[in-house]
Amino acid sequence: MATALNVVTRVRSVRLQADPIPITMHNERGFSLVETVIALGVLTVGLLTATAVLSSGLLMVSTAPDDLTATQKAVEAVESVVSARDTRTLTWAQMQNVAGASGEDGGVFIDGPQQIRLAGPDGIVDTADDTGIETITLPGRDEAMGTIDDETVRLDAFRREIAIRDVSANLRSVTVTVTYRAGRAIRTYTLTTFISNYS
Ligand SMILES: [Ca+2]
Ligand SMILES: [Ca+2]
Repeated sequence: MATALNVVTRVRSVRLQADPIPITMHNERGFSLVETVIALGVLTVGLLTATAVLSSGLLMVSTAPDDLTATQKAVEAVESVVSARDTRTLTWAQMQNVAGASGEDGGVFIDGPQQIRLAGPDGIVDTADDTGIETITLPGRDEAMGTIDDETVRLDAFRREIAIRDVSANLRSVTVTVTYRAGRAIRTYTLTTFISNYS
């Protein structure tokens, strides 16, 4: 009798162990409030990161034309200096800053950051005879030039500095720095070249 009862108990306990209900109940208990809050937190951080990346990417895209303009205006200034040397428009003595390193270098290039102006009668930028602020034409929304939505922009937001310094008697460094505002940041593009007295 006692043995029979033991067997029955054992069988019932085996059945209980094999019963899948407790496991199923564990799986279906759902998310606790704490888990939900943590999951939302992780999701929020992820979204904020994605937004930050996206907006900085958009800033890059929107300032890309300015980057191009800065590069172009720096290159133009270097070409202007080199061309003045090649055509003998300026003497070697004139091919310096007005003040420069000594404070009285006696050249024609205005010291310090200047607004980007048209070259004027001498055809050389950043000299005393420069005229109006330069403008550039952008392609507008359709991204094609020569269509009705093209826009002309004055380069008011740009500054350019030409710094010419002696390296030796017949060699000078020409550093052109263009600065401009990109959103809240100020960006700088610098181009350095060397020019000799002999073309
Ligand atoms: Ca000029
Ligand atoms: Ca257009």
